[in-house]
Amino acid sequence: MERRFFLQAGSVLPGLRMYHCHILEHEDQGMMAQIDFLPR
Ligand SMILES: [Cu+2]
Repeated sequence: MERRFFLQAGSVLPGLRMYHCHILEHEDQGMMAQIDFLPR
């Protein structure tokens, strides 16, 4: 599933980053994803 939203991130270089939580139950509920920071 792809979700798009606007996030103003100060000084993050463009590129693909991993988003995850170390609590395994949370990962199973969606806290494991990729975030693609696009250039301005
Ligand atoms: Cu979590």
